[in-house]
Amino acid sequence: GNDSNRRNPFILPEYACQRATCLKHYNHKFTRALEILQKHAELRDNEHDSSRALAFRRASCVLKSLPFPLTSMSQLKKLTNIGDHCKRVIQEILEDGECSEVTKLQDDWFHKMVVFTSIFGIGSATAKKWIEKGWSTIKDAQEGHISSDWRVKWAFHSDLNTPVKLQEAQYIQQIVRKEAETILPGIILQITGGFRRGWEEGHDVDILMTHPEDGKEVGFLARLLHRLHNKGIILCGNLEKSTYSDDMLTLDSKLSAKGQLDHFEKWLGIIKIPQSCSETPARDDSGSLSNIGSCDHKGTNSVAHPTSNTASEQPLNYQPLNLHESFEDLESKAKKQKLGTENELSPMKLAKLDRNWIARRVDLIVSPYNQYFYALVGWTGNKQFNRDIRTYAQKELGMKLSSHGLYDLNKNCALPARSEKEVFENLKLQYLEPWERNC
Ligand code: TTP
Ligand code: MN
Ligand code: MN
Ligand code: MN
Repeated sequence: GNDSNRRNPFILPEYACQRATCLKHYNHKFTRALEILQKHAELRDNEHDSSRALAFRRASCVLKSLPFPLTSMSQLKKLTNIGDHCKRVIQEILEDGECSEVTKLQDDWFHKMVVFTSIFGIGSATAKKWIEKGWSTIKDAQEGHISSDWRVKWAFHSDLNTPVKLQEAQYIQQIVRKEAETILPGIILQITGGFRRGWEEGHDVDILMTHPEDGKEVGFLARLLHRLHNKGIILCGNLEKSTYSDDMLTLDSKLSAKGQLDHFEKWLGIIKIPQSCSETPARDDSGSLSNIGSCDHKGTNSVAHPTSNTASEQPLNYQPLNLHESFEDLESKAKKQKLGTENELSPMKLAKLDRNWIARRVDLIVSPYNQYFYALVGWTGNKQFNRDIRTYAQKELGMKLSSHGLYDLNKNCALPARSEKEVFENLKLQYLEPWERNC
């Protein structure tokens, strides 16, 4: 009870990587408020706002680790990372059930910023400009941006803002696995990101890949994308070459605690999957998957895909530009359904078109095997866990941690890892399961 807590205040380790932080915890009403403060600071994005945002997040993260519901301020005495501002917020919630500052923050501006930054590729700077123009809804932005590039974006906007379900993630993994294993037997595929941390929904699907034989992964991703493209499931995306070199383990400041960037070869893109795959359970045999590419070809067949299926034909530069083709397919479908001529078609009409597929964001990342388990920790996240464990490594051990490895700055040597558990051992940390990294 309260008295025993007062006599014997609860102590948590300082770093989140030294304690479990799970999805479900006892203090949502406080963490929700603190994360609105965080979000608001991020959206404002002025000087000092990013450090304020992180301070709110760290405080929230401490409360997520508490093994009991907070009932009095005295319970906070021995907890680190909760500053005066956060204490005022927590106290007000304890006394009144809500915090007036947090309520006031959620004004028109905040809601507009949340709506605009929910658009794929729109950050706070653009969102602010739109608000200055007097825009306040998605519709305003759609009417203001009608170029063909934008029309394509709008057509997939509502899909991309519908959360990806776990079943869809598993379905996408199966498709990718089938093609990947054909090209490169022995390939290792792992869903990372939020789904690996126990979430049942996410904003995208993150798949990390490697091969135990050194060098086998070179050139693999372009071949994989070529095959996925031939199946007709790629809408658009961008293939980034690996920019890694060994000196980055020690030198690159982008790989520091603050930065989330890494240098792996990766593809960030949008694919289409049948809408039905979130309704029917994912199947393990791959027979049912072979027709996925033709899932929207019942009506028109204007999406042209190369029919060549030979894995030996690998383009050096993979540039999938059939987003527009898919869009044209939508438009011709719209004409058939007598929704209007091309110029009259609103993005909203296009988005609501009767089609049996849905667009999904996918990240494909390829790591060399000797960096794989560090990549796995990095791409499992979450972002706050990465920040925390990298700061811990630097400040407590004098080591530099990134998704590429761990480097001991005192002994001047890299510390390899052959499992995720060894990553934690190298960092002198108790192992945390992925679902205990929801900071
Ligand atoms: P995200 O997919 O951005 O986030 P998430 O999977 O945790 O949540 P969501 O459901 O919104 O998708 O990134 C996955 C993890 O990968 C994230 O925890 C941090 C890490 N990451 C990197 O290491 N480098 C990167 O460039 C990005 C974008 C993410
Ligand atoms: Mn993700
Ligand atoms: Mn996200
Ligand atoms: Mn991602």
